[in-house]
Amino acid sequence: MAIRFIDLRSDTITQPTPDMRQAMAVAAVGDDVLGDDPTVAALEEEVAAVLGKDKALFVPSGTMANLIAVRAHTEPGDEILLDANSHIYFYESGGLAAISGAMPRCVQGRRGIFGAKDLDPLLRPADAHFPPTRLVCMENTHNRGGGSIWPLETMREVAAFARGHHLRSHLDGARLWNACVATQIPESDYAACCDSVSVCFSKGLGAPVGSALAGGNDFILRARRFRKQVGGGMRQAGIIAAGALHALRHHRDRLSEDHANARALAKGLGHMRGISFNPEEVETNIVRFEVESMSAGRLVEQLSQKGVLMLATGAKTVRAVTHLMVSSDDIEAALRILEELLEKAPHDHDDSLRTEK
Ligand code: TLP
Repeated sequence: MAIRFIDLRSDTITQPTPDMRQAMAVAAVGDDVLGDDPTVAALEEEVAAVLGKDKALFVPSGTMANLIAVRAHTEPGDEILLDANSHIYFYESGGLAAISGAMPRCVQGRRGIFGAKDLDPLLRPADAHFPPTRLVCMENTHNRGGGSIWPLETMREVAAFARGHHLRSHLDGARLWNACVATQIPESDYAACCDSVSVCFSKGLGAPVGSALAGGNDFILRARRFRKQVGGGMRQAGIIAAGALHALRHHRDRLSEDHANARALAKGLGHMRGISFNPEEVETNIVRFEVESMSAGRLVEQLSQKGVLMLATGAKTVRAVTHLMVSSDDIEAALRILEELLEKAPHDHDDSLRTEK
């Protein structure tokens, strides 16, 4: 019999629900590059309204949303300020350099979060030796920060700093929905801190494909051109936009279940030997912990043999993410398996399975 995996690698692994598939099957479509797709138009309008921006643009992925945002805000040689662990810097295959010719300058945030005082020393004097600093990027919730939520006040402080120094600002809000459900702060309050915002439908919200980039009218006009340039103009995209629209309308509130499951996982991990971890840091649906007794790669490998999937995100760091295909029973089962493995673990210093993701 096929083994059913408890898949905690990412919230990107979700399958569309029957209702979502139905919405996709009956979606009205047209050629969206020609501006004819009513479902894409409806999604873009609804996203712009939720985020309190003039316009939004539907794109295939979060990576493309960020890529286009950086390209639309900068010119080659411009400098952008962002956290060293941000998705744009860490996980986007160098796209900001390859496509935008941008110079990244990293801030060492605390769980991905930084303030004006971290940015201030990085400002360049107006001098021909230096690249012009153009853009500040934030990420909320922060993936490598362990799903950490930016306090709204801190975002406002960075926004004021950016405006005061004529810098543009972008928010990677792939998991902004999670921050909003956890804090009960509306998306538009966070979005008001930035000139542009990217959001994803294919993570916690459970749609199969799609992200959106939102911002002012002129910015989105420019972004639309860059989307075409990188091959992101899609034709009868209403089929996938319908899944995204369904997710936006019906799957936001349920993220609180994922957060409760992440807290339950954190609580269980807090009692385990061989793990170092602060359960208080689990604010949304991402749980990151350090393994003491073996490499993260080895633990992940052993877990997968028992039907539990997690990701090694550092030599000693493991990430588990809750989502709509994970139940509270799955969390209990995963904890039992983890505990069993850790109880048995000899102090194994072999890091031949060292993986960093
Ligand atoms: N994150 C993925 C991996 O790329 C690491 C994951 O499994 O968490 N911004 C943030 C904050 C993200 O976490 C991700 C995906 C993206 C952007 C990119 O989205 P996609 O995968 O749609 O390109």
